[in-house]
Amino acid sequence: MELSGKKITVIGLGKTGISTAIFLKKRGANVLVTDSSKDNKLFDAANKLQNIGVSVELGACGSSSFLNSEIIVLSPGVPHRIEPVLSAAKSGATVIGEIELASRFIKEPILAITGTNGKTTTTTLVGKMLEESGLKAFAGGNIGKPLIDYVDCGNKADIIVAEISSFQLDTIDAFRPKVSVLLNITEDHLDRYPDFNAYANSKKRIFENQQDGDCAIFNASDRNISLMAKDIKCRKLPYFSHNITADFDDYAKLTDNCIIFNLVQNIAAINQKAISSDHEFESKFSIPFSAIHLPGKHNIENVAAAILASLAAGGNLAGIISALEKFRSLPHRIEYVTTIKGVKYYNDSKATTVDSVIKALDVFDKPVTLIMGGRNKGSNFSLLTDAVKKHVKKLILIGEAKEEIKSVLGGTVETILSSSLEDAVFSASKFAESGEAVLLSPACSSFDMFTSYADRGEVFRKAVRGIVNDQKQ
Ligand code: UMA
Repeated sequence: MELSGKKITVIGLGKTGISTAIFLKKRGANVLVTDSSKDNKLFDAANKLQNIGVSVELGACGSSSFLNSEIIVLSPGVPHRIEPVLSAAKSGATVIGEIELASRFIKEPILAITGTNGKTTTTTLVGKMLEESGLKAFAGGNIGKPLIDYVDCGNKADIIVAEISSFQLDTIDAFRPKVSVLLNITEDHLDRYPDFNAYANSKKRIFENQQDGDCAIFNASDRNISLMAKDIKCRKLPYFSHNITADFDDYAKLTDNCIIFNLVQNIAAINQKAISSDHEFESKFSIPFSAIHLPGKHNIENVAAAILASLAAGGNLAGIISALEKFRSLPHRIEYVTTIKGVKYYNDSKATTVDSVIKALDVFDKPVTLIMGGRNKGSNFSLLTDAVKKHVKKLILIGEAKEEIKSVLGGTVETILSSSLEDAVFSASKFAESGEAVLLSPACSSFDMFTSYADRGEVFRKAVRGIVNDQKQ
């Protein structure tokens, strides 16, 4: 892809926009970055880019300046169907996202992981499994490190492990992962997509350009995904969380106490250096649940996907088992914080969807005081009714969506509204009794009150630690 001398507009001055602009400028492009916001928080980044000769327009998304561009690179947070983008495309501009751009400059094989929940855990775990197999892996993408950063990083990897969101899939064109993984599809981002089908179709695009010699790993027990499987054009490696519902040569399957792998032949789609002639391929093996140190059945599904993905990427079983032995939950995902007066506190701030809250609640066999709320992403909270009835003793609601959630779930369980997360934690500490749990699992995004889910999780942890200190005084 020739970039030198090209007029290129990058939309969005976040992590992606900054990295993309630097990358393009290095290749001699004439770069403009626009951002619809004028927030002072953007000034530092704007100055940094202007100093290297990139033009920056703040508060100008929709300005006519980028209608003259030959190429437009969208940040994931920018909807791809907004009017100025559609007009520019009509006038002949090439509209792509950073993932598409990066993939055109990455020579190493790409293993791409998507799904509504579990992407970051699975991406991180696959990276570790490959490293333990003696391979050098670069983990990036939606995980928080733009993929474009890899191209000029000077530290070459054997394989790129990329977490890919639906937003990033919306702006691909020829993006072709050698190995793809689709973990699950449940309601999310319905504030951006017209309906669930549009969101699901976006996820399906992970398989779109795969061909013979590539490999697709997917959760065949997910109803939405199993319907997509017939359109996959490369080797299929399904895993089942319960009964096998279709006929496949190679598969993994969860039983009551282990994951069974049944592989007819070597599934390595990428011939890495770990695959040496003396490396025996294991066609049938099982991994006991006791070897997995992550909470919940959903994480066992993630592990099944991660093992298949690692084998497909040239990892070996010894490395995979060694990584599994060391791997623990990532921060903000059903993360144990502490125990106070016999009550266990868990931070699940990353749970921004209804489905992830259901999965988190399923981990608990004792009553839960649940803190939920934030900014609704178009979720249907009534889907939580059964799980709340079964697990929740008290519901404490915060954020923009608190009234809406109360109107849906308030009849199911005793519910109170709190004005801040700190207040919610304080109230929870009064209600919860020894042997029970307090869980922050919001089913909403954090942006009404916090800068990110991580910020929200930190505030939760701090508030919990505050209870300990209060009690010492
Ligand atoms: N903006 C516009 N016009 C718009 C919308 C936004 O100019 O119409 C501007 C905003 O004012 C802001 C900038 O775009 O200044 C932000 O761009 P961005 O939201 O794409 O943020 P980045 O910092 O580039 O982060 C993105 C991903 N963000 C989103 O998808 C919303 C990050 O995923 C990702 O880690 C990062 O690229 C690196 O790849 C975050 C995320 O929440 C963690 N992802 C969603 C999720 O996981 O559910 C998909």
